[in-house]
Amino acid sequence: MNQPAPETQRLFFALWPDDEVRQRLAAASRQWSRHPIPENNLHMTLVFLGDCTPEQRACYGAAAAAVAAERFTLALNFLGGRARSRIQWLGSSETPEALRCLVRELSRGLQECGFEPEKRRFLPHVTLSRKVKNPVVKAGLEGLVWPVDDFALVESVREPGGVRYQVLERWALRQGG
Ligand code: 2AM
Repeated sequence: MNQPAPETQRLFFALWPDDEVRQRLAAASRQWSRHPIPENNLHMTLVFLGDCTPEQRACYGAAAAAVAAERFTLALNFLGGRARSRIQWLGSSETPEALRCLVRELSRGLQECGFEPEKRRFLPHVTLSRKVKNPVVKAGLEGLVWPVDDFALVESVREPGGVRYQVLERWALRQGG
């Protein structure tokens, strides 16, 4: 007899802004895009995991708990675009080493769970809008400062009106020495 497919969740690790940073991201989103994504969806993806079984989620959560990376501050001062994927995004002209370290450590732990990380280089960005015909590229914006002291496991929930993101768990980053 066929076993039913295990219940899966579509998951990703992300930096999740607090209300103050979210409002400032939303303002940037309104400034730079005609059809901004919903304010509550603004985030920075660290690793996209895709559809996960409960066992995978448990292993990925344990990998996240083992990460020893430090807090950092992101200066979002670069407006970027991807013509092919038609995304308008906000990023940083300099990626903090602590952010690279966080993604490196997390990816290493995930690999031990059998997860295959993306081959593409990590490009830290907050997507502001999608389906943009001519994304704007602009450096040297007045920096939106985002102090980052934790990271999150987030579920992408498909709903009739679009997608909703639900934070499932958070892990604190270490205080810098
Ligand atoms: P994006 O904003 O650049 O599209 C939730 O879907 C988040 O995971 C989005 O921020 C999305 O990045 C990111 N992501 C990365 N790889 C993805 C993939 N293969 N499919 C869907 N989302 C992906």
